[in-house]
Amino acid sequence: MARGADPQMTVSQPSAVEIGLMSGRAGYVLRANDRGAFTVASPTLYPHMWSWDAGFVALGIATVSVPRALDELRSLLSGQWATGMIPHILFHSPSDYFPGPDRWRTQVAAARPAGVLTSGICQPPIHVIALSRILHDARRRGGADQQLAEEFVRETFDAWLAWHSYLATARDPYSYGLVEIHHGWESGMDDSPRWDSAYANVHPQPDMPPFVRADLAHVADPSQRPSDAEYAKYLWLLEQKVRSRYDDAVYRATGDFVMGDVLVSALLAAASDLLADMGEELGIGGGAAGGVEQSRAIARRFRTGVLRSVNPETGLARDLDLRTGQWLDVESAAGFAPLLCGGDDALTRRQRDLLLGPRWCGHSRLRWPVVPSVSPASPAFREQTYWRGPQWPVLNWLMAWALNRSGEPEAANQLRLAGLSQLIDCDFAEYYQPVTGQTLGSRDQSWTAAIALDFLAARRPAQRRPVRWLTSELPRITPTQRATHAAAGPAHPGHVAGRRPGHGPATAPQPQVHPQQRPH
Ligand code: 9WN
Repeated sequence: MARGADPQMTVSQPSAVEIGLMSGRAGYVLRANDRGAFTVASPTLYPHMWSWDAGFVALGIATVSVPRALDELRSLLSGQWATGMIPHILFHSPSDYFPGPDRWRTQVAAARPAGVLTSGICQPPIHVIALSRILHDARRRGGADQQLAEEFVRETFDAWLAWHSYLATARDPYSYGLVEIHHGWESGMDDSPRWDSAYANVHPQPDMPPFVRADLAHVADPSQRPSDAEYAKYLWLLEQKVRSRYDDAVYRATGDFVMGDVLVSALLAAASDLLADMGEELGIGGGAAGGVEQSRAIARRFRTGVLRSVNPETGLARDLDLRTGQWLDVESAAGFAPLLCGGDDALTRRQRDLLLGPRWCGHSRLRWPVVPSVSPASPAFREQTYWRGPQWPVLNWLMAWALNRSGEPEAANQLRLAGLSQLIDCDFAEYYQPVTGQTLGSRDQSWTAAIALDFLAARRPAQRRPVRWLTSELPRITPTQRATHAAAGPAHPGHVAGRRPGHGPATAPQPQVHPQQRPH
């Protein structure tokens, strides 16, 4: 238990029945979203392959099938640009998703890939973190899985290095140690209050082509998504990228949004270290000018950049407005970037306590002690709006992963168990209302199902176990079933041991009924 953390936050282990139900349904969701060599981010709202989603999806699939997980990453790499950039969306087939390829018009860019249509911006570099976890699992299994995974690392090492080098050069030309992003979408946290001040300076012009949003048709309530005014700004930045012909230097000089993203930078540092580790272990990229040394140098530069961004008063890392030189003090989960890349043990301990303490996961209003996207104590906190407060399982996974890596397995396990408790109704929603626990956004979101599989496989940090696919759909968990399971055994993730009054209900969450939920 971390110092300063609420000891009553302990959440119990899922029962065997719950593990079976959850892993079965998570596997079913990923199977249903599988389109052959790639997985759609969600069946309705996001019917394409998204970059950072694919990383999480791959590590979830790896708990079941290492070859299929590697195919996911291979498929993503088929969209890599000649610059090294991995685009944020690969459009493998037509759909009603907006903005689609017609809006991105990447044909203006010489660096675009042949054979697949893509968007023209990128997302956080989570992929090598996923790959190193897949390799770790494959080695524990040994045999063909290990051989395949090691071959895959050899085959793709240069492609990952090119991706990281692109971020380290084209997106950090002045060596600040912070990756520059050109759109809120590149942060993965689209409408986070991190970007409010930047978007205040984004003014869509009348010559922007008109548009009709498609996303609102797929959610129960528009207030869960960014507003129309925000959307117009997103499309204006897209337009500016097209007009700059996707040339980063031209965009930097002409575009409205140029921000140093501390979370992307921390992920780049962590991923670069892991790539170097894999290179060393497999004897790839050796020598002074080799890929291993290049990766280490990228890791060092961006770790330094992240640590330099920390506000000594709050203990949180900050994004940097590269146009004004201003640090942005916003209490978003990105402030915990140093946990991801390490480098300062005292800061790691401080951030661990802060994260598990009453301003964050231990906040008295939270239904589950899971990482919220914005601190509930912040004036910017909104309960149900997208990245302005709701809990995103992938963020919780990232922080649990980071704590484990920093030698904090107990703290990591708390986040893991709380995360599993949150997912117990098996809706695998895109994000969760942090106060009521209600599911928000898309259902059957691939990366949420993947996180469930990974968390289940990591029942004890050193003893990951394989889980099995389910070949047909499971019945949805009903209140009666839940009551029976709860009565059958004391270990129940819906039960938060010793919850204090006012910290949300102590009983298991009831399944929600959503008007748009597809019948099972
Ligand atoms: C725009 C797919 C993606 C995630 C992002 C999330 C959301 C898209 C959107 O969905 O963004 O890229 O249309 O809102 O913010 O993190 O990768 O799941």
